[in-house]
Amino acid sequence: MSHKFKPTSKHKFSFGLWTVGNPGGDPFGQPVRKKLTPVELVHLLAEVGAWGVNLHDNDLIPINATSSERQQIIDEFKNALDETGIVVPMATTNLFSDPVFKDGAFTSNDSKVRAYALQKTMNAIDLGIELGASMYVFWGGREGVDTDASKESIQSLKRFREALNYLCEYIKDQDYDLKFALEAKPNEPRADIFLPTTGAMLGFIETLDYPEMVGVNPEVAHEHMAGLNFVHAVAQALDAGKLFHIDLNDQAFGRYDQDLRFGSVNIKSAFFLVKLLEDNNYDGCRHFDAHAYRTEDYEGVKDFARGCMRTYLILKEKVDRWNNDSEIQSLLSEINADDGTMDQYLGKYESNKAAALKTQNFDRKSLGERGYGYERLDQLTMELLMGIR
Ligand code: DIG
Ligand code: MN
Ligand code: MN
Repeated sequence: MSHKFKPTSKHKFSFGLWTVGNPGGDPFGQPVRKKLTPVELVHLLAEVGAWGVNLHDNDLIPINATSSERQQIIDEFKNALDETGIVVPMATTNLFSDPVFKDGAFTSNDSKVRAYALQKTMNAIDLGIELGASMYVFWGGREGVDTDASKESIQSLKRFREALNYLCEYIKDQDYDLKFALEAKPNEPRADIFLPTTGAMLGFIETLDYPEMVGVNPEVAHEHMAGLNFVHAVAQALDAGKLFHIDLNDQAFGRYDQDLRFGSVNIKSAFFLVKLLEDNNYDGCRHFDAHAYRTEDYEGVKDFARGCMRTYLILKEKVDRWNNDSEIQSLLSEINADDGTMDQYLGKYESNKAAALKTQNFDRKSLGERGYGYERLDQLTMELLMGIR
């Protein structure tokens, strides 16, 4: 395989333990791969060239582990990190698997569950800090409803806000160098999950006591499930200075959460995502929250992981080609040509500008007859993606 697209640590490619460790079970079938230990998964990630490994607390420490078992697991995991050089950039809490969270964690109607979720998250944050994480993700997989009869929507938002404010205070109290990234998903496993899109999360963050500590972790599959343009969601997060982390994968629109190999469904969308991240010098993790097909053995899982990273790097090279393609760039210059005559009216409002603009005559007919050349521009883009430019 060509070394031209070989991942290195500077690319900051990371995978969750739950991704390459996914044993292939689904709602209609048993696991098809034996469960690997966290140590074995760290070595697998090192073998394929990953930089980082992420984890939910219970991906590493079983929920019923004794304190001595916990310490042994952590020691062995740290040894594997030292041996391989793999780092832990992000951690998160499993607030969705255990039956106790069947009606949510922070938004459960049971105050004991809400309190237990805070306790579990504080302990998981401590673990993440111990392993070197600087980012903490919250995916509220069960924070929602199967019927709106069960929860009052505004009260649920208030409960979620209270939990995040409490945990921001905990970070400050412990003097941890840690930021929070909120991950949206519209549904599954609940019929409706609160704060279903990245845009909803961005609005919610501004209602928190410490909005500067909180950003978003958009996932391709989750915005696609909602029928949305993922590039636009990420652009809004970048524009707001809130793209703290990102979950890369792929997903057909209108399907269950497929968490497919990056770029394996919609290569055009993946191209413009890589362009957005690279053109804007995104410096965060490129985390692949995805898993291999159920048909695969562990050699196939390694193919999956290598494919995620290779596709990102191949698209990164395509972005460079697009940015330096003379025909594409000259077409863009034509499209965006500006004689400057409207500068006197546009930009920041001034009453004299507005008054003058109100007297300006426009040839609406000829403006409406302009051809923008997007068919040619898109065809050139597609031909570049198809490898003939
Ligand atoms: C699912 O998309 C979620 C969980 O796997 C995890 O909490 C989060 C971290 O990337 N993504
Ligand atoms: Mn997903
Ligand atoms: Mn995710």
